[in-house]
Amino acid sequence: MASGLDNTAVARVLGQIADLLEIKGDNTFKIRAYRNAADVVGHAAEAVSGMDAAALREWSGIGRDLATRILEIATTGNCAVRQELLDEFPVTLLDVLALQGVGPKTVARLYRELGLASLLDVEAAARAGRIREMKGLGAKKEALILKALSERQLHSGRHLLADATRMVAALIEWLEAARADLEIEPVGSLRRGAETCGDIDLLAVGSDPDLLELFTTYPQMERVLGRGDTKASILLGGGLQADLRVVAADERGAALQYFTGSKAHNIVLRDRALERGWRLNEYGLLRAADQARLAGRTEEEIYEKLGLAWVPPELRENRGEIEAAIDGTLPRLVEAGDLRGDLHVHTNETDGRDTLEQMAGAAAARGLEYVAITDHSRSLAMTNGLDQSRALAHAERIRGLNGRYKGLTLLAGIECDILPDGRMDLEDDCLAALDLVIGSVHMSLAQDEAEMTARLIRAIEHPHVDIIGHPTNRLLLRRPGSRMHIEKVVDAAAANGVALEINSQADRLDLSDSHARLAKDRGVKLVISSDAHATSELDFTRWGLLVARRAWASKQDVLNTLPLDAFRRAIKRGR
Ligand code: DGT
Ligand code: CA
Ligand code: CA
Ligand code: ZN
Repeated sequence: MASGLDNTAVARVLGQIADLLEIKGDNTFKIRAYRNAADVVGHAAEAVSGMDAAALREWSGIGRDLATRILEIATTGNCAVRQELLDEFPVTLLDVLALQGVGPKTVARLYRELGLASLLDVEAAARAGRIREMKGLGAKKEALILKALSERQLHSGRHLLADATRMVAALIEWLEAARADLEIEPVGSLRRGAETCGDIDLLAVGSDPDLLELFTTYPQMERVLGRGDTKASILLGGGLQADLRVVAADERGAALQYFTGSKAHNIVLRDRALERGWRLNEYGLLRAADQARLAGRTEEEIYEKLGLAWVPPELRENRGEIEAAIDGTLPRLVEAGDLRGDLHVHTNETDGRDTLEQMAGAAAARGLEYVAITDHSRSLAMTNGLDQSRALAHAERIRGLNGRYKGLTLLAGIECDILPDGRMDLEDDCLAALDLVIGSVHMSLAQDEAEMTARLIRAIEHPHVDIIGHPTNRLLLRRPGSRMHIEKVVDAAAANGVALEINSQADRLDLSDSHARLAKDRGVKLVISSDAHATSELDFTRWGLLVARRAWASKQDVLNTLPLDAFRRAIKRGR
């Protein structure tokens, strides 16, 4: 297969062009055209790299010039317009732009007026109090910039699992196109399904010296970091490093086990080996006395020799999985094929991109048995949220579609805002008339712990709230969750039969794995929801599924694994 850039990568370049044009102070229509193109490409179901200019021009807002640029980007990763902008401005301005709360206008002023071109420049100037002296920025903006800088420090170097997965998939596809019989797989945090990755670890079997060479010529990388006889490292876009290790076939299991980690899990295994007079490392399980090989070809035989059941990678965090593997009490984890419904889906009636019919069609095409359409409520004015009468009319349209999509039942739901005092954004009789109500917090996120806890508990106690959506409102690598007493919230959910959502948006994954495990342990049911705002986003549940697995969840812990009738009986309003 041709290995053009995928849509997300193309969209990122288009967005970058828009950012640079904005820093430059270029024509607003042009800027908007690039932003729109980034949005359209980023959400398209079809890969632009396989399309031609004529097909691209069918999309809204894509004219001849843009179509040409998009194709240029998809094939080369760059285009003339971007290159000219990068020749004009230092590329490090984009790092400044990526700071939370710092827009292109500010970046342009910092650059033009103070000559600040990088994060280091900006930090030095902010510390010296030079930014507060700028007209229109002031001390408040300066403090905000310093805060954004320190939060960046906190997260620097980590990447969302979805981004890392996308980049690694493109890389593997490219390698496999050149080596038909290549055996290669991700290990490290990526294989464990961790919410963020520090770097990508890849493991290949064989002794092909050319493979490492090939790896270091990957066209979509920034540069080579190093190459030895068994390992090479490259820097992919966005500062993400990828390490490839090549191992012999009879050591594959040992290497797989070792490099999957986590380090904490490995240390316990290694100690267990030591207690038996053995050594465990990336080459195998060996008898210390005479170096005889006891295991190493497969992971299973290593765990077996050590007296353990094979541990699914998602559980390898030394959070009790070793004890469970000894006792034979590891859970049977929920699987992708267990999911029968999606319970959090938006349409263009509020802030979704696609129509109700398109979302329903896409859900049916994925073989879902039921999908709850849950658009926003009125308080979220920027999403064109629904008031009572629109919510009821929308519900009627949703139910009116039932029978049209084979095998799929549409549920008329809503994602109703939880107001700052814990009341719901819509009247009780409206919520009662729907099939499913998600209560979500979107505003006043900075409340103190007591207020936020009381707010959520009040929503949980509401008679018509079935699910709490993205309960903590964290954004990975951007902001921590709201302060709350999570155990009290979980206990209230258990007491009221309210399910807690694992929101599958890649930057939310909210609940987190540890919070979801806490909920499960206290008898709360989970739901794994896409929160899709476009048809392609229905696939996001793969990320939420990993969180559920890392939370030790089995099928019976997750409500949307139930057949529709049982699901209806299991939610609060069904009982
Ligand atoms: P990351 O990259 O920060 O998301 O997390 P990992 O888990 O991918 O960590 P990484 O890339 O540093 O190392 C990959 C695996 O290699 C790690 O999960 C376990 C193994 N490993 C690395 N260093 C050590 C070590 O010092 N001792 C042991 N036992 N294992 C190690
Ligand atoms: Ca890693
Ligand atoms: Ca690594
Ligand atoms: Zn929401």
